[in-house]
Amino acid sequence: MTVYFHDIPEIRFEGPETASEFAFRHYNPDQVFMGKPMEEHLRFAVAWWHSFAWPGGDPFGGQTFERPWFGDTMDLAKLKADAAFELFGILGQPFFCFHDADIRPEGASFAESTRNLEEMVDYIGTKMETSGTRLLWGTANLFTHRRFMAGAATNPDPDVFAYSAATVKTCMDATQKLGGQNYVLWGGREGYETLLNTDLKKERDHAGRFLQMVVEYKHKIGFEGTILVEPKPQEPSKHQYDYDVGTVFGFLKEFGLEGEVKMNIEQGHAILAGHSFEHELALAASLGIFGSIDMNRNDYQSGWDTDQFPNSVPEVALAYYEILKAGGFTTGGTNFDAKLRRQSLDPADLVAAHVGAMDVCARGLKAAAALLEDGSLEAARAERYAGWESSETRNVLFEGLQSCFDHVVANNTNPQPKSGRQERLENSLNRFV
Ligand code: XUL
Ligand code: CO
Repeated sequence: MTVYFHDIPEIRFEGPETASEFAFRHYNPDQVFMGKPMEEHLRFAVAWWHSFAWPGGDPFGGQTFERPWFGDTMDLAKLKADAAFELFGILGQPFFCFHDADIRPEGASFAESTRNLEEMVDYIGTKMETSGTRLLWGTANLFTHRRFMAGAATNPDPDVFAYSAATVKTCMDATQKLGGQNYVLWGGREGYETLLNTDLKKERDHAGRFLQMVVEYKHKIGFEGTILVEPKPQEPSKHQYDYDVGTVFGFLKEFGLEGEVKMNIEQGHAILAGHSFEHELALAASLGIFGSIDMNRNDYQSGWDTDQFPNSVPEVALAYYEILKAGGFTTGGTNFDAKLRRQSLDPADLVAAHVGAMDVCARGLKAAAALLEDGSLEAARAERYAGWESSETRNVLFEGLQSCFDHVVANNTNPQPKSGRQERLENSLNRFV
């Protein structure tokens, strides 16, 4: 019996021809290709914060949504959880994700906040048992409350560092208790507004030690999931220490964490950093730190982190192409870190947004798989680098500048430019999307 979404049916796969708004046209969880069912390729998760906690504000206007569970009591937090599991039952997606602040009311003290969290974890745990929905990842909200306005791990006040570390401990405990497959750290306010008041070196050192402490605690409690960092270049802080995948990799190396921590890569954050989503995915895969994705879509004009639901099959296809090439998800998945537009007031909007996004991802995944199986892109790439296949060539060229000089002179080398064939490769791609 559903209450909040009362007249919306469970969503089933009906195929591309269906006219129904509440059916999947492309997401067919059981359809097997490339060795596993579509559900296991995509590993969809619903984000608690955008779908249930976000009030519909923007910088110029406040709340537009009127959800019956809005408010700061435990009863309302449970009502919110009931509605969340109603949506999970309708969508049938295998996972969800949450921050502590999404699922529990803030208490008057740290101890009360922790008690609230623990009670909600038990409540949600019981619901997970009956519904079968699993936890992709948990995380701590170390950015909304005013105590975090100057950062969490990077706050100049050691009391805030301690409060943040204690909060992460409770959230890792909660994630482990609920069988979470990953634990995420997005450094919301780990950055700064002005160098006039900032000791950049100290702040980065503190952030590095904080992350080491997270990894140490993971081993101490035997948490088997993956620790993921989610890069973002700015917004909220002007200068974020976790700007993009390349920056975070350097940070992990500096603090000896590159074998311990992987990346949760978000489409909108990649765009804000001036990259494409697929660039960030390919880079992480090449560095051996690809973990999971936050799937959404940034508006290309506004320059904000608009967190829209994905709607472009060609873009999504390129992302899944990189993910499939990287061997697919292990503990990671596709978390819809996406929110409705603030005028989309109805429960049906929330369901339809996810249904459409799941279909877009399914189409993108299928296109990516077909492109990979077709092999033309990979063959063209291999051909472009074929000159490096010979170990003899590599040995001579990597020996040193003198060896390269001798090689060029001895062979009278005169390199001839070759076409990069971009348009032809784009045409190959367009056969599949
Ligand atoms: C913010 C963002 C967060 C993280 C989790 O831009 O993406 O929701 O995914 O804290
Ligand atoms: Co995110």
